[in-house]
Amino acid sequence: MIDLRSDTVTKPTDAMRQAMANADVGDDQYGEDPTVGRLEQLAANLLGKEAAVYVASGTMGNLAALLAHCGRGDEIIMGDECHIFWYESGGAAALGGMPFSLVPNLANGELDLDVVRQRIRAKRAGYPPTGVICVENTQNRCGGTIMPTDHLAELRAIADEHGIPIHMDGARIFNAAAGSDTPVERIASYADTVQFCLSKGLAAPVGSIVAGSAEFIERARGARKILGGAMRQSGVIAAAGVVALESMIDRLSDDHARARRLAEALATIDGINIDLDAVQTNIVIFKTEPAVNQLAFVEGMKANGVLVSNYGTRGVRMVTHYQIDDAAIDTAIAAATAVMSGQAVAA
Ligand code: TLP
Repeated sequence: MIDLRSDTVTKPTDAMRQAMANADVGDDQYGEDPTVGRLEQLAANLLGKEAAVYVASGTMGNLAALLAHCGRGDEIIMGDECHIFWYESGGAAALGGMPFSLVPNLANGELDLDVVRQRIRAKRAGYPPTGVICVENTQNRCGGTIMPTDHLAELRAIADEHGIPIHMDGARIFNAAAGSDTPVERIASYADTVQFCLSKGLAAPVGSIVAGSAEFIERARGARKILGGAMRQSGVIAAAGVVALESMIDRLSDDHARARRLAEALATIDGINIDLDAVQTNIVIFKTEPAVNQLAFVEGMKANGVLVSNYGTRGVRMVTHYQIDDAAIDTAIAAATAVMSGQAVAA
């Protein structure tokens, strides 16, 4: 099976398995795991932040960050297509008592900044205080789009005017950096805090990072503990994260080139509707309807040996990653051509 459902399906590399087997470990809750310490330091340095904390998942990282930014009743401004709203079980509302204030994501994934301005609450009895503004980069449901630095700068200016912090869900921030030829540190500089995933395109088996000021990261560690995410000899898994940061960032542009080739080929298939401008990194989202029912397309691809995701109102999603080579892209294109024309792939 060729698995284009997500870059989360990547398996650890041989170098990661070696590093995991040989990892120097200790009890991280005593601050004694040297490998976790090394990973956190490396991540903080890369992002240009004072400190970082290793967490079990992107979802936990975002939630720990939001719990550290806000108190109960504080409102969180976020895009209506963002992962925190769609796929994180409403954690910040469920566990943190934080209402969500939604702002439209434009077609290119940017936040509608006029609406952001309107959503920021005046200080007035009865209004929930605005606690934090979230921005997702790359924007998954909008096609893996990159937030331009001038958009981030404008958002920063709005936030500063009101003294509100910005949290970046940078699950794929290294894709944003590679896809725009921008240093990741610069992208991170527009946000107070950043969450990024080691277990997506970087291919580590487990884990995410939250980075920010030293004082903020101490609070995020407290939130991680509340969430049951403080670990012990976690150097065993953090070791793979170190390998990810040291050796897997540079190859992300290969995934982007393959996603581009895939998208351009899909665009030539009758009945497929795709916005090629939105294909900026390793995610390809497109519509098959009305020509072919979306679920039938997903099933048809599976029958032809290719797993893809049904992304509901957004369409079908394919994601390139470390385990997808040029031949896999050829197979996916042939399968999509066959499914769209109602035929089976030639043997
Ligand atoms: N995204 C997954 C699914 O949950 C949709 C995927 O396959 O893309 N932020 C963003 C922008 C994400 O895309 C994801 C994962 C997360 C956060 C959460 O990371 P995990 O799955 O580690 O909790």
